[in-house]
Amino acid sequence: MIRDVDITKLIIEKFAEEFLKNIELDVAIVGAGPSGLVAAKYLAEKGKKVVIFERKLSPGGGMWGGGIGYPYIVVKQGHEVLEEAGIKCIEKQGYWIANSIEAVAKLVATAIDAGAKIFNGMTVEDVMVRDGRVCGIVANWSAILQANLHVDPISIEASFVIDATGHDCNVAKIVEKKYGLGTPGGKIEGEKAMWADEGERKTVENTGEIFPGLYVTGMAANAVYGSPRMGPIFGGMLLSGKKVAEIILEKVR
Ligand code: 48F
Repeated sequence: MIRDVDITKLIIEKFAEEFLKNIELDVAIVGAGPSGLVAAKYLAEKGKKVVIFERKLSPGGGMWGGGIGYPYIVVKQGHEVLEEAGIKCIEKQGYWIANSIEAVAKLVATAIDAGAKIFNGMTVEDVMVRDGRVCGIVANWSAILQANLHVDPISIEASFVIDATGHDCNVAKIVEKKYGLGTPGGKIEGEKAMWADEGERKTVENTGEIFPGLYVTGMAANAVYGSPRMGPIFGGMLLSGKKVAEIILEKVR
């Protein structure tokens, strides 16, 4: 016989058990788009305790819809990151094409298989700062925020925090407002108009630490540094996620 309350108990117990195991982290990643997912995979497979906090129910960010809702993405650089995740890529005229649904599903699966956790439906609304260094995130249920309820959030410690929130660079915005950033102008420049070639190159170049303890990857990196957007080409996102993982791994060696 199925008892309804058994289901309730099993869900609550399992979530509480998993959540409590993950309130002191090596790396907290905000946003489960392609850059966050790739960063999580490379960090977790090196044994780091990594959690991605994703405000939506579904991880994948802006990758699901490919370009204008046609489920294909194009890659010029970084196709090996897709292939490592088992994503089929077809080469054409010096580009690689992959199905966006397969790409998201397999990037999510490889991050989880490497040992990363994803807590979905959670929005990061603030950070913790001690002695001038970001040392954790502050999160609440997205549903609570959407309902505009006055409910306080909770805190999670992390040695490193990665802003992988895409065009909005939401974590960088919080830190900019409260402290200023460690970037040359100390502020968010805002992303520039579409230019795939330059945008792809800059995404990787801009990846790195923008405030002690806070790193930026993916489209958020271009938004912070005033570099172009690039539309449905994703190699820069993949290589930026890999680069931020390598920078952090170098620091904790
Ligand atoms: O936007 P998103 O896919 O970021 P990305 O990894 O990739 C960008 C590309 O998808 C595309 C592009 C390619 O050329 O330009 O836009 O840089 O994923 C960002 C994720 O962060 C989540 C959001 O729901 C999305 O899934 N997110 C944003 N703000 C928060 C957040 C927040 N405050 N807390 C938790 N998750």
